[in-house]
Amino acid sequence: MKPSEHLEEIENFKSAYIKKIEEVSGEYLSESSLLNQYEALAELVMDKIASQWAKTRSQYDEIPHKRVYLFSIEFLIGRLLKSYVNSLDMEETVKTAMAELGLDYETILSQETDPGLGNGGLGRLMACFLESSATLGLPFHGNGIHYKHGLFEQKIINGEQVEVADNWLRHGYPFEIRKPNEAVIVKFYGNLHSEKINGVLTFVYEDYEPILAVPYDIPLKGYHNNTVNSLRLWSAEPIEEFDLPSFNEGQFLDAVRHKSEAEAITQILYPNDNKFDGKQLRLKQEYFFVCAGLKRMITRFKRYNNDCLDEFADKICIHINDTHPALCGPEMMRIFMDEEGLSWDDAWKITVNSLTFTNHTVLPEALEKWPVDMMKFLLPRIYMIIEEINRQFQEELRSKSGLNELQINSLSIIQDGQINMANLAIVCCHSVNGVAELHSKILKEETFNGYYKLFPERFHSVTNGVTPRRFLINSNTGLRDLITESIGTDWLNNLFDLEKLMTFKNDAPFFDRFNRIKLDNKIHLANYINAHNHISVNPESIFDIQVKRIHEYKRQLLNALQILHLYNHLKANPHIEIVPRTFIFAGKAAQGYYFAKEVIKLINAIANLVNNDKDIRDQIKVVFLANFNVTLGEIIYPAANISEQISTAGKEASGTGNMKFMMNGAITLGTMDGANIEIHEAVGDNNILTFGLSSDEVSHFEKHGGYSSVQIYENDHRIQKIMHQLIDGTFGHLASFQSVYDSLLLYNDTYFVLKDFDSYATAQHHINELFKDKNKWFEMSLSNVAYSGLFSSDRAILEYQKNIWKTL
Ligand code: GPK
Repeated sequence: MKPSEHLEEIENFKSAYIKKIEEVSGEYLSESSLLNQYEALAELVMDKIASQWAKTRSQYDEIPHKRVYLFSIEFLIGRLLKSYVNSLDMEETVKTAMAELGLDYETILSQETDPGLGNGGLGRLMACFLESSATLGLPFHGNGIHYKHGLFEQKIINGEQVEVADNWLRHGYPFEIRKPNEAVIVKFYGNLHSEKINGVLTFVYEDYEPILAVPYDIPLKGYHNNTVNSLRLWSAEPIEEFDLPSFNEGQFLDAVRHKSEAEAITQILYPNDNKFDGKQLRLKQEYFFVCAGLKRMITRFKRYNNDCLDEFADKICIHINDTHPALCGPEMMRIFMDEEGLSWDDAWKITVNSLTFTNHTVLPEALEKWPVDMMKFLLPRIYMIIEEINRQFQEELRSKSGLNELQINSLSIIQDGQINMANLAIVCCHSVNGVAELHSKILKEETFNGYYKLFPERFHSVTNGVTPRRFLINSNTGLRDLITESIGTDWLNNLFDLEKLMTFKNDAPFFDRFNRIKLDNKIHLANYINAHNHISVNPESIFDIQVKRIHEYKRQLLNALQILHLYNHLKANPHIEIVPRTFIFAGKAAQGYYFAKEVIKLINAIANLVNNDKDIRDQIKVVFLANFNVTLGEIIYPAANISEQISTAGKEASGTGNMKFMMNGAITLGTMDGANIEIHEAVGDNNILTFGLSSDEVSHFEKHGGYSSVQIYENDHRIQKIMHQLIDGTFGHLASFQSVYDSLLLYNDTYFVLKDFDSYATAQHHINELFKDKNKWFEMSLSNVAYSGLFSSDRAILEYQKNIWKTL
């Protein structure tokens, strides 16, 4: 764009904005509130996107490509305004226009709520996939739930987590469009009986409770292109606002009962991560968005394909994100047979050929198993179909596989009165994949080994990825600009291009700027910490960060205990000088997860002890930042020197935070787990710090009843000391961490915290030495940025296209 055109664009934008302010607030700009200023900007940007949105839809209809629908019970999309502006290539225009109008762009952006419609990695992965597919210009859409309340907001009060209800829709949400004319009905409960209708045996479903599913669409804009895809979120509503007859007869409570029961379905996101919580309401949620999403999609497909379903599986791929949408299998069968009149065999072919499934965890407590009675009661027809799928599957095994009855039973979808949803998903889908190499190997060799032997061709692996637009380009603008000035703009479309950065490893001016950018990002985070935690931290210190859900297997406890040990070491050796270190934590614990909440309490107790001890002379600081979410992540990742990825080997399916840190030049301190293994491979031995048991060693111990943590305790004075401190009043006479102590010593340390302690502490010590060598550290950090290309979700999407969805 010529400079004169740019000036004109800014002027046009300013006058459109002034007008928009008046429309949204009925006031002049000078009188308007910050919220109105944000709303006006959001609406203006939305207007620009809407026209591209309509165009994308019609282009997809003109040139039909195979479409992919991602079904997921979580989509953690983060704030959208900045990413829309940047994807429209309007950053400069909007920033300048706002400044010329006397407004602060960043402050306006901070008015946006961060929709917490997911718990963590699984939901964020879907958001990255949608962003990447829009950027690659591919016809992929999301299908999920319009929760009225997302994940709770976390406050830390007196060192403990307190949950506050999330209310992201409080001021309305400018980026969604409600589509009441596309609403569908979802049916629950009721009775089934069979009847001959026109000579055909048909199942009649009666006395069910109908619920209205109303879609809300959110546009997903590709970066610097014209593609706008959709995320469709379903909201549950009563069919009629009030049951008027009951209301008129004075039965007020009955009249509103239906309304609140209907709305309850999409009232709130279940706050568990990596944990199955078998509540009936959750099963309702699962069926609700599966049924609504499939119904709409099939109706639309028929409209554009002369009412014929023959080519359905050639044109549509339905991807189920973990087992929460696994009812897609039986629900497709139901629609195809009961509503479209297909035979079982025809319906089955289409179903299996269009469904694919990703597993995200091997933790047994996360695998979904629904009681048969609950399923039968809530979804009688679906249950009947699951039973028939299982019966036919077992028949086939009997006739073809040569397996004995015991083996056949172990593969059954229904076992001990429960429906195993992973088994259902594997049987109904033609592809099953894990999310990193090690995870996929464990799926094949252990978790789903029986199925792998039956259907080896169904099993795949795609290592996760994250979008570099959100996690580098838009959130670390200093580094973005340095990269573009150094290697040009190709990397924006192909992240592998970052490898060219290695030519700067001996370049002094580059070295200075690279370090300056990291320091600026650290100052930015230090200011945030000061404002929110009232702790002053040294931006020159090593920022050593662990942010993710609080979970035993992720071992925040190992990190905390090492800090306690370091504290003891400094107290005992007052002359010792270490490189100052700031340990930063953030993450939410599920409301009902007692142990994880104790860990938060312990971290805050350690912070209190360490930060206020004059003997430590500010050499270490400990910070727990409240309310970790996508927005906070965007401030944290660019400021990190060390990325803590310290799960018990074999337990973290992939991890994606590890990739976000790496892209921003942090060095991973990690176990050989999940995608840490691929990060290690990409950067080489010298540019990562690994420690701890391997997953083979962990599983060996597990098969032999664990290891003896008491023995480790008895031989290690450091461990004895920290273990005593947990219960001896070190943190005040009221704060005892008996349950933590017991889990490590009495219950034999299920997650190998004490077993890995020594090797972790050694690696931590090594960091202290490495950081002193500025050149070495720079090279390590640069290598992490340079070799992060593999971890773009663009690469992940291309692999799914080629190997799983067959859309290439
Ligand atoms: C896996 F099973 C689950 C879950 O309930 N929630 C969740 O976020 C995560 N995950 C894994 O724990 C991560 O290792 C992985 O990177 C992420 O899903 C995306 O695949």
